[in-house]
Amino acid sequence: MTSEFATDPQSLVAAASADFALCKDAVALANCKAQYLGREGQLTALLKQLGKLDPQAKAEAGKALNLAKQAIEAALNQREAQLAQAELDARLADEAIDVTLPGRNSSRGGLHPITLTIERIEAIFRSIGFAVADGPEIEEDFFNFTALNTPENHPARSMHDTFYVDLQDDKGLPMLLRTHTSPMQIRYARQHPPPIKVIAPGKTYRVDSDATHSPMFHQFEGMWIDEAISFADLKSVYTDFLRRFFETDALDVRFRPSYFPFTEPSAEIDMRFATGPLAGRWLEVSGSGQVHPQVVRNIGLDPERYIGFAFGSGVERLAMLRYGVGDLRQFYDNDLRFLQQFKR
Ligand code: 2NM
Repeated sequence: MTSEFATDPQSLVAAASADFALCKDAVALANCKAQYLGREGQLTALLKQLGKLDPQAKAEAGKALNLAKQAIEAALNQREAQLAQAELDARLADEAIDVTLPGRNSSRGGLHPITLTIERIEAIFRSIGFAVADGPEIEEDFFNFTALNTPENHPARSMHDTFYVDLQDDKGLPMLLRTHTSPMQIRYARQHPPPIKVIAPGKTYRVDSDATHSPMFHQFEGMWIDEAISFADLKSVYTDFLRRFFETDALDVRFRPSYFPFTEPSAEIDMRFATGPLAGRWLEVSGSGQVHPQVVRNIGLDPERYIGFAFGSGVERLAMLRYGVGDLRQFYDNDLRFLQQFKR
């Protein structure tokens, strides 16, 4: 304690009050209390000296010491109350919730750029009367190959190019991950009467992996079959689609002869921007053709009466051209810095 040892009641009260004020917590205050009111305390020491006094002086000194004791106890109680209040105030300040602070934001998710691209493709084709078909990713040999006029010995059917699954279909043939979305068009066409006007977007799988090929990728295939659908219809539909997809009419389309088992004749579709960073370069964007008579027969229609076109395009390819993405694999890396750029 800082105060001097006091010998009279008044200065003892003053010293006790001063010491109590210096105590910063309940433990310090309890020690301090013992210094004055305890068995070895200063007030107790003065009380012990009363016996030496004559009766007159003893009565006066006794009264004075009693008043001093009450005053010290009062000072003690006051300080105790002060410390308790201070502790409560500190806790309240510490645990206070500032309701005026802005809340912590949890950011909203967004759709994947491939999903956004598929939605865009669907909206355009729906607006010109195409239905959108959806179906199984684990397919039967018949829908993926046989119905599409793909012969037994075609390389696409080899273990090397197709993921086969440990399941068998009704004919005992191994099931597989569809290598294109055409099987979905076959399924749709066998269940809907002509005119058949449908696109089938979705995941497809091939044993292939590098900067421009992923073992899983997305396609959208289209098919329009009726009594007089021609290549001219294919050219107008696909050109209109591309111009709306890329939001520019400054875009040309050309057809190059090609081969697919399910179309005859067949063609690659190239496009060329008139402006922008890719201006002047022909870019291959789709395969296409007149649906092969055998395929028309396989969907249950008479090829002498029904004729039409089909095409198959890569969703990633169009998304890369539209967004200016250089590497196909960025779509599958799940890097939020990449994905967040497409958030709407
Ligand atoms: C392509 C290229 C050419 C195609 C054919 C059919 C169907 F179902 F009508 F037979 N769907 N898609 C087709 C035609 C797909 O992908 C490069």
